[in-house]
Amino acid sequence: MKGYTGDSIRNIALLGHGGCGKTTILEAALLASGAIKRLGRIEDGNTVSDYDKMEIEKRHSIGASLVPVERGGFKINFIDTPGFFDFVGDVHSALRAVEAAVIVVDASAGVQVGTEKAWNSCKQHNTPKFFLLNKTDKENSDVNRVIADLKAKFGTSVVTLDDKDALSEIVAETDEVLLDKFFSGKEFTEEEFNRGLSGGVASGDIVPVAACSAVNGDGVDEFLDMLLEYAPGPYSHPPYEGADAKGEIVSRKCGESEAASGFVFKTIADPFVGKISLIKVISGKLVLGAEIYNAGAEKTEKLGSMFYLRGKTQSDAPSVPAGDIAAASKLQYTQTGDTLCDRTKVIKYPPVEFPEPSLFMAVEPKVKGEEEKINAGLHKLMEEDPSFVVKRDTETHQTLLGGQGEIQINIVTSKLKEKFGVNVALKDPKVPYRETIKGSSDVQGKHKKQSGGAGQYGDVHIRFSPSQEEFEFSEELFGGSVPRNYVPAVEKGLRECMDKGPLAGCKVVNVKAVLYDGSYHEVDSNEMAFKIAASLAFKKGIAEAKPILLEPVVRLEILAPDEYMGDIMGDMNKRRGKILGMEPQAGGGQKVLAEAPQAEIFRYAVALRSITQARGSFIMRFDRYEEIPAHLAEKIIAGYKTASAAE
Ligand SMILES: Nc1nc2c(ncn2[C@@H]2O[C@H](COP(=O)(O)OP(=O)(O)OP(=O)(O)O)[C@@H](O)[C@H]2O)c(=O)[nH]1
Ligand SMILES: [Mg+2]
Repeated sequence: MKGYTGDSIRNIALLGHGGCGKTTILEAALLASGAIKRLGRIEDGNTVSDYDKMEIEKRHSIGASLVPVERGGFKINFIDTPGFFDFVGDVHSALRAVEAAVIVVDASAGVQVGTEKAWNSCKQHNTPKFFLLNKTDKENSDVNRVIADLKAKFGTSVVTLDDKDALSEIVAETDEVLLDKFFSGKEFTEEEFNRGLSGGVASGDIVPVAACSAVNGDGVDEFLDMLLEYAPGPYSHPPYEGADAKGEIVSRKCGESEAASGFVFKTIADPFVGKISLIKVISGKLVLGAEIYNAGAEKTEKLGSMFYLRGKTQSDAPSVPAGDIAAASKLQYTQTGDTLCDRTKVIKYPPVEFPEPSLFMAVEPKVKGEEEKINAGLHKLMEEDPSFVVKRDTETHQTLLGGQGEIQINIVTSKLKEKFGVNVALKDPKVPYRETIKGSSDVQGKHKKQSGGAGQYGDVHIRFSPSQEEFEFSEELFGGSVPRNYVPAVEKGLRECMDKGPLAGCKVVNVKAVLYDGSYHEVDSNEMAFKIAASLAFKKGIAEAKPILLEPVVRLEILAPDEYMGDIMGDMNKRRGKILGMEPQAGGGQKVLAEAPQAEIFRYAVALRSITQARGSFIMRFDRYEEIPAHLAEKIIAGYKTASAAE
């Protein structure tokens, strides 16, 4: 591939509902430009963009990939994104590297949820948009109906380029001179018309629609020409904001004359090359072999290996100018979201904002003892895909994997197996139940072993009662019934017991213990004996003080269109949940505030997706612990008893 300067480059993301044809459209574009001789097919696993082993196996895109198409002296850096909602993280990554997006719509399926989501993502990133209706070859495709639906859904800014009247009106509104001309009834010159149209696209006032068939090539040339004519180039992007070395907000125009800076929007773990960082060069240029500063890691990296990518194919990139997208491998300290820049003119662009994980699952090794390997593997994979998270639950001792859905989580575990050779099982996370007491008790704990050899003797009297604090300990001893030097052992014994309660082995909270009496033996008493005595007292004391089980309760904020409210509320009822309120949203739909026990809500991401046809979204936060209804508590306790008996 020859070198291009920023004014002959266009960076464009392809978004849209899963299966609408994005990856195949890029095949068609490559074929039209002569870069390939035959159209690759998803079914044959030979497309340029879906080159990853798992993409070939699953027959859909999983990660964003870069596919430059050369045409008429220009290079269009297309970024193909996965349509599956689980991989929306890569849509956000891609939108950080482009100046426009094409939302592809399957003309035989019409406007789908993925179409709406793509639109919303573009809005969030202020990205100018085009629509491309694909699969026009299919018998049941209906371009006119889909265009009408797009207009109805997204507004009058949606126009086809042959609709000169509608366009003239919109073009007129982009510029005062043009507006005057329009009202005086004069025709626009072609130059004026195109300038107005490009301006309208850049500002989001115009969203042009084109149509094509990726499989038979109809409309593909026209689509590419439309992009070259009207898509904003990298230089016309508004200045990029970032922080300088002192943390102050500064901005940088895209242009070659500025100091070098680039944004790492995506990392690919390549089985042969290792880590590949995809970089959008924002200012200056990146030069092969030169040093570059990682502003986040505060480390200097060497651009020892830099290249252009088309799918998985690499080609030389001795120097990459502002506005272009290239790849670098073997950057030691660099991860997705980092800025690489001139050390003397530091700028740090904000990281990619990934949506919060909505589904957590516990990962367990299938072979005992591989926990460390799992952790190391997960952290490596997270570098590639920071849209999932790994966390350790210290109460349940589980490693949790959080993502956008089951498919994403399954892909992560398949990669663990493939790249790191560890087999894991996915389970629902354990609920971190807790135990506490509602009443008080007064008990004795006595540990006595005085037959043969060195004896053991410890004896304590302890009062237990509820506390506001997690654990409170005090002593009211008199007359040396328990010598002072054994008191810390008693406290230690009790604290250790708090980790594993007598009801169901959960963490015990909100207990106050007062050591007020006891006895000892000159020879046989020691710290260990008093620790054991304390633990005996604890077991008895908790059992006699009306112990109860507590469960975590979470708060949810659910966003969904109005028509799903009934089902959302019905479903919440089944989950022992409560609706706390509803707030109508400015852009339509409602925000439902609810709370529910965590035990009932693990798979809410899956349920909400099915209730709302994936239109709903939610966030969830831990709120508090609450007593579990007695009949459920009994089940949990019984389950614990059988499990510990089995051990
Ligand atoms: N008839 C017809 N089928 C098409 C056309 N374009 C794509 N397809 C088929 O539609 C299916 C999905 O195509 P992809 O290119 O994988 O769609 P995608 O949008 O990349 O899908 P994701 O990566 O899952 O988001 C494949 O079976 C393609 O062969 C088209 O123009 N006409
Ligand atoms: Mg695809």
